[in-house]
Amino acid sequence: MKLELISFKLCPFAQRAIISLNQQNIDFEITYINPMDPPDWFKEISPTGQVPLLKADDQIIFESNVITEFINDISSKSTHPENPIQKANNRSWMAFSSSLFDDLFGMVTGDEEKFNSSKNALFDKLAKIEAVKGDRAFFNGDEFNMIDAAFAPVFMRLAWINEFTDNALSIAEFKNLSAWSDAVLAVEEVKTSVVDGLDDVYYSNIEGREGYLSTLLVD
Ligand SMILES: N[C@@H](CCC(=O)N[C@@H](CS)C(=O)NCC(=O)O)C(=O)O
Repeated sequence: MKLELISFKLCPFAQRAIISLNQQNIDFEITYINPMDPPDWFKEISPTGQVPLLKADDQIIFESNVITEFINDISSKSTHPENPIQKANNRSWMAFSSSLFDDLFGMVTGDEEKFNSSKNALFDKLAKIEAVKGDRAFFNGDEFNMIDAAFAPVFMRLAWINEFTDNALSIAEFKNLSAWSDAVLAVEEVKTSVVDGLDDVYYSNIEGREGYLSTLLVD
């Protein structure tokens, strides 16, 4: 099967798919577009106008969590827990994790009021995750699973923002979550899931948005 991922370099949702493809050692091609100025061929094949899309031969698969499920389905080793309740629980928290990106977007683009309301919303959600996380390295234990890939882009962006500012979004108060973030960000497939220098692009993006967060940048 020929796989082509249609992506955008800064897209956290596409990053989930790249991590899963790399973790499963699956060959794929990647085509980058700018979803803010998409080419006509993309508009024709994308039902939502959003990336990522995974083209599997001639079929279009969209929605990042569906794409990672598909990658799992065509792989010999599952990155989900076997137990149906635990698997459903992982899927619930994967869906929950997607809303964290809305809060991050609000913080990167908003004025001070929007930054603070988005930060409060994000930290309320992080507290809920902390309450269920437990103290194992990854969400389900010692193995990096699909749910860890779903959260990885959030942890990467929080780490970047903390590095660029005086820890404006420190998650140190959440002990289990902090340790989980460290473990996830140390995984090779996570480290190699973004192009070199993407942290600088993210920095420039924050600067260019001229929101409240840009006033907190320290270098
Ligand atoms: N729920 C979607 C969200 C994808 C998404 O928001 N992609 C952004 C880029 S990171 C996009 O394509 N934005 C352009 C738009 O919404 O028109 C998923 O999980 O795949």
